[in-house]
Amino acid sequence: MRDATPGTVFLEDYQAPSYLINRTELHFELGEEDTILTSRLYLLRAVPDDVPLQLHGQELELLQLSVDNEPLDAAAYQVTDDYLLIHKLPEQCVLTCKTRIKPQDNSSLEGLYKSHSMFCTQCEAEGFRKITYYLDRPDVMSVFTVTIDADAGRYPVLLSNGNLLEATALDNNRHRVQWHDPFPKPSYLFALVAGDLQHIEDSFRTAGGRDVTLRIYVEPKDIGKCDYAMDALKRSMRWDEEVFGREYDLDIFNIVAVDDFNMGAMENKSLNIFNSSCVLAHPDITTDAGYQRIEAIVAHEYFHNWSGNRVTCRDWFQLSLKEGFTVFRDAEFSSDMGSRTVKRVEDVSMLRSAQFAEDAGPMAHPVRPESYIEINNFYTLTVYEKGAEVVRMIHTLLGAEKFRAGSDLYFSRHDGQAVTCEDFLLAMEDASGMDLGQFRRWYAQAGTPVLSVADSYDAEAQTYTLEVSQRCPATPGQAEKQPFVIPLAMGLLGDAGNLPVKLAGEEPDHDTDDNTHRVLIIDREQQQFVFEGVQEHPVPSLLRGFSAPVRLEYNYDRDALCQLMSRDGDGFVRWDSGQTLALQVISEVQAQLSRGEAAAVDPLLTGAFTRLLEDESLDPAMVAEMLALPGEGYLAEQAGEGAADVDLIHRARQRVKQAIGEAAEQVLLARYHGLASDEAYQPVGEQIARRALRNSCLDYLACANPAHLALASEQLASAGNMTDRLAALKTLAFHAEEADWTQPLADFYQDWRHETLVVNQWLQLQAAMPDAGALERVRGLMEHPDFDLRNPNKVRSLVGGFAGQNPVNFHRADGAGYRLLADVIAQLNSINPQIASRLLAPLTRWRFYVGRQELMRGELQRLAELPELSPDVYEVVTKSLQ
Ligand code: 0A1
Ligand code: ZN
Repeated sequence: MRDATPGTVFLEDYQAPSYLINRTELHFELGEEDTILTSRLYLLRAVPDDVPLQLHGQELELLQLSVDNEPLDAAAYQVTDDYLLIHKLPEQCVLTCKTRIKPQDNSSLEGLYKSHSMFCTQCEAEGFRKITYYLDRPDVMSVFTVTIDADAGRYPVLLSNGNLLEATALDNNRHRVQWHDPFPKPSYLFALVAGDLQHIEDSFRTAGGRDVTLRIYVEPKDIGKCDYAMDALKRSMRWDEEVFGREYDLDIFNIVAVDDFNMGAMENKSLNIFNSSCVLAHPDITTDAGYQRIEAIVAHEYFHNWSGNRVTCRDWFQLSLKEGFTVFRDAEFSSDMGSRTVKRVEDVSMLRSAQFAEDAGPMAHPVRPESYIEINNFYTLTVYEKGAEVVRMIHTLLGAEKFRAGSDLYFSRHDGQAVTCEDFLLAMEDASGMDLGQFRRWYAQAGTPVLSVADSYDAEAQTYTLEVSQRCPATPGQAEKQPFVIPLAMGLLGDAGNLPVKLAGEEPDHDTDDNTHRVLIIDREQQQFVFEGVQEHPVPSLLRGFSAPVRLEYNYDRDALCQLMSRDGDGFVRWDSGQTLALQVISEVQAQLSRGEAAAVDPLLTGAFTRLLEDESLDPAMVAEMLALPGEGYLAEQAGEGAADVDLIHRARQRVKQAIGEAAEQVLLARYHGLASDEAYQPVGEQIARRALRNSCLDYLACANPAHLALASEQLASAGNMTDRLAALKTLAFHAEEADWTQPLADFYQDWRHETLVVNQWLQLQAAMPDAGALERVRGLMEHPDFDLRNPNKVRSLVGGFAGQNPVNFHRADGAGYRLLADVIAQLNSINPQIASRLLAPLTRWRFYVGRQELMRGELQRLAELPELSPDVYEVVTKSLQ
């Protein structure tokens, strides 16, 4: 931990490296007390002047240093907390450096550390500097050869990137392996794993005829949980060939699962390391959502082999270059594997509830940030998810074919290079002939634009006019914004379906087979679009497919929303109209409750939801999505700064749920029973859809009448899979006043205590329960033998679950929820700064909550005053208090 105030890094200060490292040879001697690493760096000065070499390094003990095999004089170098500075190096030389590290004591899970008895690494973004002195920046790419010595009994499996060169036995029951990766790579893609692991093996023949050995390594307890990820990997490999023309480039591809991991997974070249929660699956322990997540993350990491590894980032400001593009790629893959509309709805709900909040908060930053204190704080929804939306808009503007040409050009032009978002845009422009000049503002301007639409209809002239304007709220450091380029996909709905859309003065477009859909380009503050030949007053269907990451303002009346919901040609708009209708009704109920009146839930909403349930021709997955009311976090965010009343939001939303349950009770019962099945469990679309709708029916039934909780108890007893079991348990636990939930929760723990991933779900469920005892229960569970502050998955489940998914208890009026979170963050600040900083997110939203602002700020202030704040926590806390 550094005690000086952490400094800020600026994009505009970027300078190319003064030295290159053509080859990197690493020799690890892994031990129980410490690890000795000898590195040989083949250096080449890249600038004419004799500048000193400044290598990054943190928490390293330097044992020996020599240049071209001559030990260096102490006067020739300096060591600081963050650097090793070496003066007067020849233009070309080999630097040998011997260091000692203590992976056993590394609780930050960055660099080389131990997870159970296994050694593993996490180097992105700047973890390699905790392994050895190096130019730990993504634009320094080197060919790595790695030698690992370790005890043969404890660590029979020794892995690194690339191909295995040799394996030999050494004295004292030790052994040695050597790996060589022919592809030059930055240090953040280096990986090493050593442990007593088992693996499953499969193979894949690439389109070009290369046979690739695929392996998934796990601790022996998990060997039965690898098959699904292996299948997902093969599907990803095939899809990337077919859709993006990308083939795998080595003879081996390994995945390793570890229980202690800060993020979801990491795309190290040919040696992906996964958080076990994102790769291990078995029907007994994994929910449908879990399976879908695993498939998406396996694909995401695999796709990085091209979008990230073969072509990487010049500096960390360009992070979205690899992350935004790869999230777009994995979303397209998931859409092709399942339902495109359902995938889109899931992604948009997440974006709107979480990324929009980030954009409206103190940490708001552009997709390509301009400065940071700690880069780990910028692995954000903005860089990942909004970044993917920006790539999606390019896809919309160019069309699928030209987008693919742009992608091909980008990969061929920059293969083996470390490049910028600008290079990506240039390739897209060069391949398509499209000018993306103004579009670039999406990379530079933070905040969520607001698109405001008004309309008028002239019956006589049969014209329909849309007046569209855009604005974007100020964000930290950016008071004024220039207009964005916003693709607005739209249609018009008439009595008998979607109408043709033809702009006045425009020739009909014979190239398109669908004349009821088009994309308007909004690129000024204010624009008008006149449609002609419109024979009736239409309802506008706007932002189809969520064609841009904006907030849409249009004054829909409820009848229009019901029409769109039931009849529009765009699945996303059908869902979104239901959400808007629900939002309006929940707000109305909030107003009634705050005036002390009885709630009167608009029958238009209950009727529309009932009809959805009655229509068995609809996709059950889509019906389940449409029945899901906007979440409490999203409702708070929609209320605006200083206006969110958590308790009122919770009561109003529950009241609306109850009204829907009561109105639709009969059809809910019929569908609940009708959707039951005794088929063997499989994580396939049709079954997942059925379970999703059935469990949503159960949820509504329990809200309508506590007598239906008996159904949940029966389901819990008879469920043959984790999706149905957890849904039933949640239904009981979320009705704590009416249901017996303590015994079922205790029984569940007894049944599953041997499965860590299930225990984590059990912790999370209890953290999210809205009953009044939640906070004390969470404090109690922090003392449970299965809780461990050093394990990020446990912390995320219990503490993250409480702060992020239990609004009424986290925002308790006495401030005890905030105190609990800040207490944990204070402890984690020294144990694992990355996790500490991520947990801060709910406190950064303090401006939104009426009556809570001082309490929330108070906890941030308390954290700000702690001695030895990590840069991670320091940055979020200080920016939140500004
Ligand atoms: N590149 C990985 C995510 C990742 C980022 C940082 C990490 O440690 C600080 C770990 C993983 C991905 O996008 O999957
Ligand atoms: Zn990624």
